[in-house]
Amino acid sequence: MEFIQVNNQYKKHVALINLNRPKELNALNLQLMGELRDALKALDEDDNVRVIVLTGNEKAFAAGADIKQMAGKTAIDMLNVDQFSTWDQIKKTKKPLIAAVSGFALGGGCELAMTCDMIVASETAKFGQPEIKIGVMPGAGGTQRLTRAIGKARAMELVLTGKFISADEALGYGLVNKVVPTEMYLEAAVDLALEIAQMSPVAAKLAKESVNRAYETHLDEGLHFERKNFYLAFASEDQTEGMKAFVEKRKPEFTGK
Ligand code: CO8
Repeated sequence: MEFIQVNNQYKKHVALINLNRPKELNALNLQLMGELRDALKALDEDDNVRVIVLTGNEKAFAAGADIKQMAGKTAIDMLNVDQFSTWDQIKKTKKPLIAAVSGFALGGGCELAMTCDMIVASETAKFGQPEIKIGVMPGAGGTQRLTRAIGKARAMELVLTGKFISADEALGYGLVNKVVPTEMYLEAAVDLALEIAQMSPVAAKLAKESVNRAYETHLDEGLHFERKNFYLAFASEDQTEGMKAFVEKRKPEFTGK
C-alpha cells in the first residue's frame, strides 16, 4: 500500500487506517481509493477486527478528489474509469467505520467522511463541498448525504457557494458526533471505537445495516427490515450470552458468533 497505512491491531478489536499522501493533503487519487477499498474489505473479513477508524493527519483528512488527476479528463474518460464502483464497495463495509477528522475534509474528503458511520472532529476541522469553485459539483454522494445530514437549506448553501464550515458549525448542524481539541481527535475516535468494540459484533453489523436502511427506504419498509435484523440477532450466541449475563449480573463476553 503506497497511499494508506493499515494497522489491523491498533487497539483491542480496533483497526486504524491512515490516509497517507500528506504533501497533497491526502487528495484522493484512484490508487489511494483502490487501496482503501481493498483494506476495508480485508478488515471486514478479519475476525479480530470489530470497528475501523479512518483518519488522515492533523492538517487534512482529505482535500478532495485529486484535481490534477481529473483535470484533463472527458466525460467518457470519467465514465470508463468508473471510480464510483470503488465508493460503492466502500459503502458495503459491514463493520462500524468511524472517521477521525482534523483539518480539511473537502469535496471527496467530506464525502468520504460522510460515507463513514460517525465523524469525530478536531476543533480545527473544516468541512465543505467546494467543487463548484472548480466548475463541477459533488459526485461521490455530497448532494445526497450532506442534504440528509444537515438539511436542504444548509446543504444548498455549502454546495452552491463552496464555503467551508468549522467543526463547531458541523457539530451544530448534526454532521459530526463530537468536537475535541486537536491533540485528542484520534484518541477520541478510538475511544468511541473501543466502546463499540465491546458490544456484540453481530448486533453491531445488524444495527448499522438497519440504521443505514433508514436513508434508503420509506418507514414501513425500514421497520420491516429492522424487525428481520432484530429476529436475526436471536440466532447469535452473543444474544444468548448478552441476556444471560444481564440476568446473572455480570459483564457479557461477546465473541461475534
Ligand atoms: N487535488 C490535488 N492536489 C491537491 C488537492 C486536490 N484536491 N488539494 C490540495 N492539493 C495539493 C496542492 O496542489 C498543493 O500541491 P503543490 O504543493 O504541489 O502545489 C498541496 O496539495 C498543498 O495544497 P495548498 O498549497 O493549496 O495548501 P493550502 O493550505 O494553501 O490550501 C486548500 C489548502 C484550501 C485545501 C487548497 O489546497 C484547496 O482548495 N484544495 C482543493 C479543494 C477542492 O477543491 N476539493 C474538491 C476537489 S473535487 C472533488 O473532490 C470531487 C469529488 C467527487 C468525486 C470523488 C472521487 C474521488
